[in-house]
Amino acid sequence: MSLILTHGYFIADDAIEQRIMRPYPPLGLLSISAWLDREGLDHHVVDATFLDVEGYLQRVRALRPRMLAFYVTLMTRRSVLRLIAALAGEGDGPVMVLGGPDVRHNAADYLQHGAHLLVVGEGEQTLADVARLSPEACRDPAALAAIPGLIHADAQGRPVFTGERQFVPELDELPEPARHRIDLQPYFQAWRGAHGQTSLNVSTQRGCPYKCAWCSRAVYGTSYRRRSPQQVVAELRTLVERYAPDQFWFVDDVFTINHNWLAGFAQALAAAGLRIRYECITRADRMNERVVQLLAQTGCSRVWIGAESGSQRILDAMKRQVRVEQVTAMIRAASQAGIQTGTFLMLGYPGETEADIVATERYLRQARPDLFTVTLAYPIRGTQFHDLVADQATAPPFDQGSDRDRRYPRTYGDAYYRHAVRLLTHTHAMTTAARPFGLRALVHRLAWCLSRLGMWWHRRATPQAA
Ligand code: B12
Ligand code: SF4
Repeated sequence: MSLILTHGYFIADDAIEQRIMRPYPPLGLLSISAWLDREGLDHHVVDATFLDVEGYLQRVRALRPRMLAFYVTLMTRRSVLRLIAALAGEGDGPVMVLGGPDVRHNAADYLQHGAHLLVVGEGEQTLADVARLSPEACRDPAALAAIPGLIHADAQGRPVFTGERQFVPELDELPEPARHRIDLQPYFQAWRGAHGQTSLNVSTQRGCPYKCAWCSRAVYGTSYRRRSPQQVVAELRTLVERYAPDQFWFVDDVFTINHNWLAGFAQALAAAGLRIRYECITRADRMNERVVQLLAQTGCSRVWIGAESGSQRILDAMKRQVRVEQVTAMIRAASQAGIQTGTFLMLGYPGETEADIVATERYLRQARPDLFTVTLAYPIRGTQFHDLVADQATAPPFDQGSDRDRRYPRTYGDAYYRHAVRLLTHTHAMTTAARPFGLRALVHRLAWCLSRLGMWWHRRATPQAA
């Protein structure tokens, strides 16, 4: 009878990822696994990513779990709930524990759908305490009350929170994620097949002190902690020696938030004689010319700079605390330093009108990032954005969808935004075309005109917004 750390992400079911094919190991689970190892707590890690559901269920059942601990995000919610239903068994089945960003603000729903315990926030210490409990103690409110960071149900099924768990004060105390516990070869094969190179994810920071209105900070709140540059470089060196990845992906929320840290990282890499290539995400207001130089010097090959909108009015409504000109300037500066650039865009935020979308398009033309992604805004529970539209929003039943399916009255109808997304795609293709007057650029120009026409047409169909 064992404890299993696992998740509900099956890459075969993810049509978008099939196209992108940039899979990464579940870092949070592997970090918890390493912590349990250090505490001498026996467990298994079952990585669902490259399995099919049948193969996954067989593997889990063969381990005869007494406790199943799932990582869950809004994207894997439905899958995890199905796995719980399939694995619950008769009578005293395994204790179902859930952790990750989706549990804090959906506690009552998860408890009603088969979860016994929810780990809120950082998982290492809390799950270690839970792992030490007997199955009977997992159902005993008095035993659970002694473990901060947990939510369980009272006799009426209502959530009971045992209180916030203090974060691990020094991230250097965390052991290196237990990557050896899962098979990394399918990840590398997928990467090689799609991109001819491999990549591994690494975390150097936890938390973000900013308060963007749509961003979920259910795990780390507005805290900010960072590992020492020396410890990060030691982990990178181990990974290079063990797996020789072609590049790294720093999963940190704002990689350049602390300029002294970045300078220390550059020094530590140089002192270790380590040359790496990496990709990261950051904010334009935490960049300047020197930061761009440090990024280039430390091997940053691609930087994603959050934009979300090219309209200052919408950025302010989102509480992004950044100016459009800063984002444009930093994308240009990074490009000039030879770093590939990417930017994230969001359409349909409350209050956004066509004038704002036109401003976003203008930003895309002026900044000319190499890559961009565009998302239709959706309110995640626990965010200010969610609270703003909660009164008017409708959502499918909890186990049938996710926050992405939550509907609220956007300025225009769905068809309008489909054209607006295409408009941005064609704008980007036109402005980054190698030959601005070549056939490809011309085709995009024509398609751009059709998208604009489509926007106009569907705007007319939304009388209140026209
Ligand atoms: C990297 C990342 C990605 C990468 C994923 C690649 C990868 N695997 O590395 C990419 C860019 C692809 C991505 C995509 C998306 N992401 Co993302 N992503 C992140 C990010 C920035 C870091 C995740 C990470 O590795 N953290 C480091 C580890 C150490 O932390 P952790 O995973 O949170 O684990 C800790 C706790 O959660 C807990 N825990 C974790 N697992 C478990 C398990 C158990 C049993 C327990 C008890 C506890 C526990 O303990 C861990 C250690 O303390 C987070 C934000 C963040 N800062 O965490 C968002 C985040 C997870 N993503 C989010 C979202 C919304 C998305 C997208 C839906 C965005 C979109 N396109 O609309 C997509 C969905 C993709 C998909 N198919 O699932 C949200 C999730 C919100 C929610 N309520 O579920 C987050 C929180 C961002 C945000 N602030 O809003 N993402
Ligand atoms: S969007 Fe980025 S900068 Fe804003 S709060 Fe979230 S992690 Fe922080």
